[in-house]
Amino acid sequence: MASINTTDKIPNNVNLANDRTLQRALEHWQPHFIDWWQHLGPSDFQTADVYLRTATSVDADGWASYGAVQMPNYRWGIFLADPVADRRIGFGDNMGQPAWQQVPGEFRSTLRRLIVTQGDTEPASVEQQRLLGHTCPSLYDLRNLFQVNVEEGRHLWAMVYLLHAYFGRDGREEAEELLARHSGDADKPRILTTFNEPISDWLSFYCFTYFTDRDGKYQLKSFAESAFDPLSRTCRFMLTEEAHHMFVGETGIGRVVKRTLEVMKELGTDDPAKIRAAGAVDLPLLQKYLNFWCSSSLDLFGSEVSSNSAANFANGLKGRPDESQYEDHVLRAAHFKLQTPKGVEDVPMLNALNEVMRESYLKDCEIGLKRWNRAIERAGHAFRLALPSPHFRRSIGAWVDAPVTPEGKVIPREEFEKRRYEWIPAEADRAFVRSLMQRVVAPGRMAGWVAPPERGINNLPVDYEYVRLS
Ligand code: BYC
Repeated sequence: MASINTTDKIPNNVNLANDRTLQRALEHWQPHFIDWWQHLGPSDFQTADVYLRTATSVDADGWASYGAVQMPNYRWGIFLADPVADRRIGFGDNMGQPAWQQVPGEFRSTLRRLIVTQGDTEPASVEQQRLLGHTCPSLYDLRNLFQVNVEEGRHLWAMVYLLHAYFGRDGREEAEELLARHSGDADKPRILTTFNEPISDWLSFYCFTYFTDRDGKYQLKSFAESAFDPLSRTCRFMLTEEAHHMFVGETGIGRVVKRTLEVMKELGTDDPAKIRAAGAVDLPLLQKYLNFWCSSSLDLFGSEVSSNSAANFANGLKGRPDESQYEDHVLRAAHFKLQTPKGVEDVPMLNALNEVMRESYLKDCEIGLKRWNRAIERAGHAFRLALPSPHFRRSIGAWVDAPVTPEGKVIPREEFEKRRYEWIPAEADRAFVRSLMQRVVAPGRMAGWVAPPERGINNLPVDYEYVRLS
């Protein structure tokens, strides 16, 4: 396998220099990307030196190099995991046949749509987070934000490479459109709802990287199974980068919990008003943020019953995460008991795959909850954080707009409307969280609402100057 050539104008391990047409097309797109980054990437930090890791090889063991980089000079490029010799399709009606190195004509538009939808989320998240740097709780956090941002930028490159290399003129046009839609734009919004939600405070950022990036993990894992081998290979490498984003979310929320518990101990109270007055996030408020971002991210799996997901699986375009853990890879005879507002329905398993993925995603989400709750329990409090029911506040699928509490209880609509802001942040809650967002940039210092991390980046101390502001 060709190693990553980082000295090329576009770093890559796909031998770009041997395909002049593709290279020219991507070099044409590159300045548009940089222009987008300058205007819609992190606002005002383009000349700061940021301690970033950059991919230099696709090996699981040693792919990263660390160093101070100004973000517009980050080595964005095209990195695919090594090919698996004689790879075969692992699921669906064509199981056992050789994986595809080109896009079969009959699946062209569906695959393009899937790749565009995936690609659209990457720059969307950078746009959502573009103002956060101004209110960073520490240089450590600021650096993590920027690491996440540059990697989302690289994930955009990953999808743009596929569009350019395998979808001809349509693909090139779609690549331009990926820079033309914008998060929250009234006329040209991003494709999926969650990616149009503003992320204007760091509590939302931690929740987003915990819940929404985890959807990314699941979607990328399902593409890693794809019969379209270049998609599988690019997603396998993207997953190695994704892990850090979820780490930022899990440790971020953990640090908020830790700080809140310290304040509760200092004050000798769990009274939310007193905790807020002391400048920390009370646990019921954190629960509202978890409810908001978890329910929004659950929509990203699509409808419970979906002919799209059935066709994508049967045709080999999109598998289940870790497909090899299952026994039946064809699913033509399997059924699924689906809970709907009308009762339990028996549906063909193929049509219920979005729900199957959503269920395994929720199990994965539990891991952080257990850890945070252990800290709360150890501090001697009865309060427990919980994931909301998958039927709560859904905007997609069988439970759209159903008046369901976070505990999963169906209640009269009027009561639901009246109690809505017991469960998700009200404007006053958001205003309070915003009021906490004061910029802290002295090395090693932390904002008062979040505890320091247990360790720094790449074995450096927590008080290292991770971002040198100019
Ligand atoms: N919002 O049969 P349905 C990440 C649309 S995150 C708006 O229910 P399907 C990241 C759907 O597009 C991972 N529209 O569902 C995280 C379809 O429209 P069309 C992103 C929605 O198709 C953090 C229609 O409703 N990757 O990487 O089985 C930072 C009926 O669809 C939504 C992907 O999503 C929604 N929430 O599955 C950075 C993978 N849900 O096509 C990055 C690619 C559904 O009829 N996408 N719709 O016009 C897919 O695999 C599928 O499109 C979905 C939906 C899983 C999203």
